[in-house]
Parts: sequence; C-alpha cells; structure tokens
Amino acid sequence: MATLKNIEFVTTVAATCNLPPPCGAEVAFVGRSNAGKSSAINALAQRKRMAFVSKTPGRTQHINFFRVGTEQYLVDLPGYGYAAVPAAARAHWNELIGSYIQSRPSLRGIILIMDARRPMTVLDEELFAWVKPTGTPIHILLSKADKLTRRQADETLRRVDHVLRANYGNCSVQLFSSPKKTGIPEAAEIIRNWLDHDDNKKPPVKGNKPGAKP
Ligand SMILES: Nc1nc2c(ncn2[C@@H]2O[C@H](COP(=O)(O)OP(=O)(O)OP(=O)(O)O)[C@@H](O)[C@H]2O)c(=O)[nH]1
Ligand SMILES: [Mg+2]
Repeated sequence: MATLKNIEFVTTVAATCNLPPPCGAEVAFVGRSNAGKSSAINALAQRKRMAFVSKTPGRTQHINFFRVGTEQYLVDLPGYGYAAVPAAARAHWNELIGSYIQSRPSLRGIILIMDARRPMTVLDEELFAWVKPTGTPIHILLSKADKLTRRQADETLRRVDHVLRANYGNCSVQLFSSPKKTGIPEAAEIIRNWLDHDDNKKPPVKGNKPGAKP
C-alpha cells in the first residue's frame, strides 16, 4: 500500500519570487478556504499537527512545502474564496496561487479539495479553467464526507464524477474524511504515482482558454 509517511516541513513562502527552485516533483493541495486542505495533508501524513488547521477560514496564508521523499514535496496552498479577507490580500493570494499553478515546472498533479456538502462551486470551476491548459492532472477529494449520510455521499460522488466525465479529462474524484481517515489509501496511491512517475501529464486540451482567477 502506498504511504506518505516521514513527511517533514521544509519552508513557507509568501511571494512567488521566493519559491524554492523547481527541482524534483510536487503535488499541490488547492481548494476553497476551509475546505480541509491542511487537514488532508495531516491525515495523509498520519500526523496530527504538521500543516496548520483552523476553524477560521483563511488560515493558510502562505505556500507551505513538505518533503515526502528525496526531492518530492506536498505543497499546501492558501484557500480561495474567503470573502472576509481584505481585497488586497485576496488579490495577493490569487496571484500567488495562480502563478504557482500555471507555471511551476515541477508540479506533477493537483489535489483539489472540495467540501462534499458544496462541491463544484463557481470558483472550483474557474480553477479547472486555470489548470486545463497546463495538462496537469487533478484528483478531487470530496472532504468532510463524514458530515453526509452514506447515501448522500455516494450520490455526490456520482454527480461530480458525471460532471468530470462530461467536461474534464485527466481528472478523478473520491470521497474523503480526515477525522474518520476515509479514503487515505486511494489518495496516497495517486499522489505516490504522480511523485514517482513523470508520465502523467497529457498534452493540453486544444481550444481552452484560462478563465478568470478564483
Ligand atoms: N468533519 C470534518 N471536518 C474537517 C475535515 N477536514 C477538515 N475539517 C475541519 O474543517 C476546518 C478547516 O480545515 P483546514 O484543514 O484548516 O482547511 P483548509 O482548507 O486548510 O483552510 P484554509 O487554510 O483556511 O484555506 C477545521 O475545523 C477542520 O477540523 C473532514 O474531513 N471532516
Ligand atoms: Mg490550510
């Protein structure tokens, strides 16, 4: 079974110009503020408090790098869509996230976290538009699945899978819960695959234009 143990914090970055050199392989965790990105990293790492988790949205304000192997990294990004931060800070985060996602050569795959109770928001769709031209694969974790009944969770999974099949190639989805540890082996397998192999990127989809920034 694939694991992501022995993770260690490496560095935190507040501006694109300070990003570490793009050597090796990276998998980024993106999604709406408070969706559960940092919690998912902790759950996958089987650590309690490595990435900073908070009930207050907008807690991850910088890009945080965690090493999972020789020149292999998980990257925790600030969330998008949190209305309560000042417009200037929001614009800065969008710039940071956008330029990282669209131009990072070492980025092998994106884990997109969506609250299973509110999947595929407009901002999530805008993120797809950013990513699609790059050919970077996306795997969606429908987080907080523990807050839904089994039936609701399965229905949500089916619905999101249907949208992906119709609109987005190179994209997959699963249910996830950090406190219940649901979905960890599946997600770890995908991340390991991305980190260990460099053949996951498909050619960019023709005719696609980047959308507005989330
Ligand atoms: N029930 C439940 N709560 C979760 C889950 N994942 C995260 N949470 C809770 O949701 C809140 C936000 O979690 P974070 O991991 O900090 O979310 P984030 O996406 O990193 O948030 P920002 O850094 O602010 O963008 C915290 O109170 C977590 O305990 C989950 O799978 N189930
Ligand atoms: Mg966070």
